[in-house]
Amino acid sequence: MTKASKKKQNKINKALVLEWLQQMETGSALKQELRKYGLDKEWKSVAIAISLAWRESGHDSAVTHFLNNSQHSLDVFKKMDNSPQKAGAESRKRGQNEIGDLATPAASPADSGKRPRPTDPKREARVASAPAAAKPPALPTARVTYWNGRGRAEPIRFLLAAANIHFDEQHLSKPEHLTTVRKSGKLMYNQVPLVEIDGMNLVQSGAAARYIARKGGLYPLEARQAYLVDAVYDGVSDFRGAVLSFPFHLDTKKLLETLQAKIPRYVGKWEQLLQSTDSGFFLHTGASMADIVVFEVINFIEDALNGEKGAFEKLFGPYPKVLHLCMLAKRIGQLAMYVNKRKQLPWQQYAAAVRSTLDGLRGR
Ligand SMILES: N[C@@H](CCC(=O)N[C@@H](CS)C(=O)NCC(=O)O)C(=O)O
Repeated sequence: MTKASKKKQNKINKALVLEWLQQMETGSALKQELRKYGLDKEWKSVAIAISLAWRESGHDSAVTHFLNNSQHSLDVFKKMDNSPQKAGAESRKRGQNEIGDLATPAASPADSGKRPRPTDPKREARVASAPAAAKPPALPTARVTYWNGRGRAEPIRFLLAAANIHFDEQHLSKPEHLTTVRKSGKLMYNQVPLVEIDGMNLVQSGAAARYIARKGGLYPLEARQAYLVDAVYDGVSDFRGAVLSFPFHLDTKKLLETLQAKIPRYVGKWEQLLQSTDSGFFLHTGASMADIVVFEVINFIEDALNGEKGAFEKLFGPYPKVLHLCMLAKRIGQLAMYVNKRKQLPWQQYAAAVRSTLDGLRGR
């Protein structure tokens, strides 16, 4: 992209943001969220607008995240100087996806304006044909393809719910299901989980989780914070191995032994990290995907130990901050609703579905 065209896009972006400001509903939960930060009027408007553009929705966790990085984002915003009305009219005439451009992580100094945003043709069409006073685009939808159980998909489902991204599921239970998905060419490594979102096919659960978290305002822009979130996420993945295999062996004694060995290293560290923030989350600035996946693994363990009276309390009682974090995380977005309403196969049936799918494919 040439310098001139990049500048032009910036102009269009700002115009759009300003148009949104005029339509913004100020009496909403967003306002409450902003008040917590004691932000003045300008901050409020700009933060809400850019946050909305960035996230493509009005969910307040996105705002929380955005505000955590708002100083830099505001600087970026201020650098875009133009006549809003004129540029807005111009952009509408040309039917461009202006929100998408602003929505790239342009607030990051390292890659400002350089990274192309993945495009969703449907969304582009929606934005392009939107009248001047259109509301921000509707929440995106996603589809998760996996077996009807936790496995490697559950952290992703938790994140989608926390990010208020509606999703449906395609459940595998026999070899033909996986073969069909593989033949569709959607699986980069022929493995699931698969998350279809924004016209993309996301695989590799960590990468998919980060993508969703970014959309949901649950992934920080700042490098140190991002590192911490990643380190917690990767720790959860390692720790999660202890319970991931549980549906396949259903040996509670074995699970308890593995947990006893692993808890001090992982949960002990999370407890310590949480002692150094007063937000209740891993980041002093608010919720992130790290909190969501910690909640997920603890919740998984709690369910796996369901039959063992007092076992969960004994294991996790010494980690009150982690338990408190779980309580806070459950309140994010639609997570509580998801957790309370999910209908997954009992462990044994889930394991049988996985086995019959994969065993049936061996040698094929
Ligand atoms: N690193 C990948 C691992 C995915 C993975 O191992 N998926 C398993 C199901 S849980 C799978 O598709 N296995 C079939 C195969 O590897 O052919 C991720 O996190 O998504």
